[in-house]
Amino acid sequence: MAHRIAVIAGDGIGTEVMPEGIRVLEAAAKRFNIDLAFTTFEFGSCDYYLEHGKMLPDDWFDQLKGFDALFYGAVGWPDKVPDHISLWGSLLQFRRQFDQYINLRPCRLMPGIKSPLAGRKPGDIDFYVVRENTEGEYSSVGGKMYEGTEREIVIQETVMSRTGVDRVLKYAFDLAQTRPRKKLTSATKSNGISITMPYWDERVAEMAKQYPEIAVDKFHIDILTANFVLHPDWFDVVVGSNLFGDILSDLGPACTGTIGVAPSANINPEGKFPSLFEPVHGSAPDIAGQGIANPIGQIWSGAMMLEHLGYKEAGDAMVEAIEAVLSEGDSQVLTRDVGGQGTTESLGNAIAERIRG
Ligand code: GGG
Repeated sequence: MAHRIAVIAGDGIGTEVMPEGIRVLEAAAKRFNIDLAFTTFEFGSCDYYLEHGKMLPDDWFDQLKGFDALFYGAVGWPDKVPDHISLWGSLLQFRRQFDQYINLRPCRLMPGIKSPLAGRKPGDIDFYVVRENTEGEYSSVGGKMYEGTEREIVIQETVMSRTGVDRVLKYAFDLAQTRPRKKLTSATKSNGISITMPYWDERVAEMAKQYPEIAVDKFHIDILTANFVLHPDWFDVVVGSNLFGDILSDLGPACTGTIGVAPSANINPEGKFPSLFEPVHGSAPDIAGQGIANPIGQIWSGAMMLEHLGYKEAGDAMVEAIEAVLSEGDSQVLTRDVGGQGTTESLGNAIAERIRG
């Protein structure tokens, strides 16, 4: 039976990298005999908002809930719609209503890409950021008072529930358990943020008791970001709140040379709802329309999707094809962010060709 994939390209370069993601997925599906059925949706973009006054139709949940996975591009075009409206109106709805409470973001220095950190080579940077994805600092709890006056006040609360914190920590510890180094780093800021972050630390300490074989450390987010740059080899599995995980999962890939290659999986581990796979990068309006965006983040997200659907071999083959094309270093094929003069399409084509063999 076909696996039903909902495709939402969104905005900006999301619409350019998405066809390459599908092209490579189709090549992998053919080689490994997997039946994928893609259905494209126009909603979830700022253009849809301009036409309909909302990012999603009222029945989006019912339209999408029966799919096996969502394949997503990028959201946001601040000249058209304020960023907080486009993000809360689309991507954050998917994550919350489909309870995709894990945001898994691999960070790996790929062969053929030069890290901006001196002397780093493939193998030196290879870790996962596990980001809490449904609560934390991304809450809509708060408000404004005395608006427009000198007494104006704005407040936004951080929300941490025991269930929400424990389930992401459990996922991260379980992941660390599968890794050779068996190491978990927790991102905190419990010296300055005096209620929620000490609570996070307490839950980490409690969870650690169930995983005696995992080496656990924690850093305040400020020095942790410095250590990402200075000592990226220290890290194996890094777990953080919604905001800290978001920041770390941009910084990590930047240390590997380009955020353009970074993938992510927004996972509902119970499988009650579809999970969503998207590149870490956003819609990049500054380079949109030029055909120069790196499609690897989208393609690698497709590989994570295949693995999630039970096709690890096919997912691995996609990642191997990415690595092979990067290693070859053909400047006519590679996009600018990785030192070439090629296009989104030339890079997607080369990876698909590799898979076809
Ligand atoms: N493909 C990811 C994307 O569109 N990101 C836009 C963005 O601002 N995301 C914020 C977030 O992931 O919380």
